[in-house]
Amino acid sequence: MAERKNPFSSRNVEQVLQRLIKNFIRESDQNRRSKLGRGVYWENPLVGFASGADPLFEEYKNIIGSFHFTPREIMENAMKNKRVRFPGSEFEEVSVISWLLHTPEDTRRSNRMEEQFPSKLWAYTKDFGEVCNHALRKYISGYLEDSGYSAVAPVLSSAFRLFRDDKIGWTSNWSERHIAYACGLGTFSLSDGFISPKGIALRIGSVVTTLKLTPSERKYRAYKENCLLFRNQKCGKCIQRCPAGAITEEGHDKDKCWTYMNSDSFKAKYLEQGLQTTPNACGLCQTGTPCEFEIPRTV
Ligand code: B12
Ligand code: SF4
Ligand code: SF4
Repeated sequence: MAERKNPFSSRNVEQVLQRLIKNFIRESDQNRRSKLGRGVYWENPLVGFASGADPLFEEYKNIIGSFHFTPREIMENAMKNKRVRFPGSEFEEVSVISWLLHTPEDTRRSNRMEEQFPSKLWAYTKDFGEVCNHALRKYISGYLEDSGYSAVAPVLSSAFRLFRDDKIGWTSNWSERHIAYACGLGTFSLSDGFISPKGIALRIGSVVTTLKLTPSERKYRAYKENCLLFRNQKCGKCIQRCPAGAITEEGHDKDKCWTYMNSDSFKAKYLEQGLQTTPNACGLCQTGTPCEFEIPRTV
């Protein structure tokens, strides 16, 4: 049998990865809203890269907590589980791939019209769109492994944890938003939401690999730079949009947000929409705001 040519032997490895991610979103059946009969969950993926040696990943241990994995730690952990010896030279080469999947206009419009609970399209996108995101995580890590590199999708690894920390509140040990920030894809905001050049209505995925990648440029200096309020502009539209009163000029109260999304009325709405899972979808603060589909313009 002919040996598969290493697709990453060319100089444009970043372009190869971008193409793989974009093609997956364009062609995969997992991105079709088959349960709703039409449309797609995601469009316009944006992809960024970071070196695992970027000092920002160590800084996250102070900003988030010592429990937050660096790319090297998550890779070491994955290799240990696979009982693979991880040579020091490969350790130096660890890189991170992060992607953003943006929500199409029809889903955003449907949620924009809501004032209490998420629209059916938004709720289904949270559940089944994330299944598509998981499939993409598996596809990219599998593709890299088949090409001879080690790879792990951190949120699919057995080490991934989502929990409530005494100091920082609801958190995880692999925060996709902080990873996307490191990969130059956008910044945080008043509502905590991550704003990319294509807006805040998105979901994020990432993979860590031993394939060496050129880091993307971070074109921002402050971690909330894409949010109007942090550019000394009036806004706070997300404060008005939140039905739980979880957002104030001081920021986002994660406990209020969590409690609202796990309330009985929220669960009842989910069941009415034909969903059985734990809700955790709302996103009213991500629609009907000036940051919904772009970096809000300064006036
Ligand atoms: C736990 C969790 C929640 C919790 C807590 C959210 C939170 N703020 O962390 C709750 C239940 C409240 C929640 C709600 C929602 N979530 Co949620 N959630 C997660 C999860 C599983 C982990 C988040 C995590 O690890 N946070 C870590 C903590 C430390 O982050 P943080 O407190 O926001 O960080 C602050 C500080 O660290 C600070 N900071 C301080 N100094 C510095 C310095 C620097 C340099 C930097 C970079 C940052 C920084 O920045 C942040 C903002 O203040 C992720 C999936 C994942 N694995 O990442 C999804 C995720 C964050 N959720 C997501 C979504 C879509 C939602 C909802 C819209 C629900 C929905 N699906 O409809 C709401 C939106 C709430 C909001 N306004 O942001 C998306 C993000 C979308 C986006 N545009 O940001 C994610 C990434 C899921 C995904 N795979 O895409 N979620
Ligand atoms: S609605 Fe305004 S204040 Fe809220 S996150 Fe978006 S830009 Fe920032
Ligand atoms: S997700 Fe919903 S409850 Fe949570 S902050 Fe946004 S609007 Fe408020």
